[in-house]
Amino acid sequence: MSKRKIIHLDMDCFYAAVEEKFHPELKGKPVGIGGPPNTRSVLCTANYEARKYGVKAALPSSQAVRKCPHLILIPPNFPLYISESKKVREILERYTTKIEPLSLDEAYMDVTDCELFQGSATLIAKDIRRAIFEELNLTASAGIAPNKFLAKVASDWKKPNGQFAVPPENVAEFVRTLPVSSIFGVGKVTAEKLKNKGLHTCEDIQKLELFELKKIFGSRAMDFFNLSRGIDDREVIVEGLRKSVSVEETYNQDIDNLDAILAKLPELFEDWNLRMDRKPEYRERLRGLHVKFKYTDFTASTRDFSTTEQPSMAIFEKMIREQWEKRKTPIRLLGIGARLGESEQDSLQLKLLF
Ligand code: DCP
Ligand code: MG
Repeated sequence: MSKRKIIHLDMDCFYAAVEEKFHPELKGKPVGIGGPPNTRSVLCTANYEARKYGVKAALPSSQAVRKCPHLILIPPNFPLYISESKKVREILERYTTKIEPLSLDEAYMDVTDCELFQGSATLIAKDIRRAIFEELNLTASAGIAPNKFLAKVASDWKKPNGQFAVPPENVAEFVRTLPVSSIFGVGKVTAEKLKNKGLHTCEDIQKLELFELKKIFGSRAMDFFNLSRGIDDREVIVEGLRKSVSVEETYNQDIDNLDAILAKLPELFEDWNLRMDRKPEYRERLRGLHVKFKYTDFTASTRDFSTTEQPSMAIFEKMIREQWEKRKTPIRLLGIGARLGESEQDSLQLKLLF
């Protein structure tokens, strides 16, 4: 494997920072981005002043104002965040064309071939952050590492307005104490499952043989084998327009009844939600949902449902029940997913997010 130099850049409390930029009177005050507290709205994010009170993304607005009564709640202005995000992108393009945005406020960059600053990725990241601050009056944090996994973890290390580098020679030491929850795809359900097995850090995972990992992680065993050692060969890819976001799992044993199928849903739903959260545009472009069964004779059948509503697990549960009624025979694979529309602009009325 050739040595790569990857930067993961992540804007600090992005939506809130953009609001502060355009409304300087907010500076120094606790700010949350979200709908009013008398609705079921949850916060998109909060600035660092508000975080001191335990106010953070995904917290219902009603609870946020209880934790911090003088919180200033601002409804999200996505067109503004998109336009600021484009300006950040233009700055990044001065350094490399190998940019993979993950959301409006995050991107991977492969700067292996960038010759600025004698090729020092640390200095390149510093300069990117300087330019963003000077030109856009926004701060960003960065992680610098030989791969995407470590760069993303590292960008959180010195947040806000800082950066952290994991040079190749420090990788082994860096991953040793890293919690398993840092590995992508490990959500709350999986983390809990691992905790119950006494697996807390990447070092704990490293101690397992591949066959043991297979028992726990199934088809993802090799990923966990590598990631727990700080190995990640994924390239930075400039992605085309995605048509769907789906997850599916083939089970070691066929599942022959509806209850057992439904019992598989929470883990799948969590995994799918994590993928949907990789880019806010996925939720904006949501046009339909599907569930997929593959039967023991390897024939597959999907059920599709058109909607722009943000799905709860209950919708998938209903779809699974309907799908089961069709054949009532054992399945070997269960999948759930979303169909995405072509254009971002036509669904920017973000009623969907509330
Ligand atoms: N976001 C959201 N809902 C979430 C998490 C995030 O709508 N549950 C949006 C709002 C954030 C943006 O995505 O501003 C970026 O997400 P981050 O997790 O990077 O959070 P911030 O940039 O707000 O804060 P940080 O400084 O921790 O990066
Ligand atoms: Mg951020």
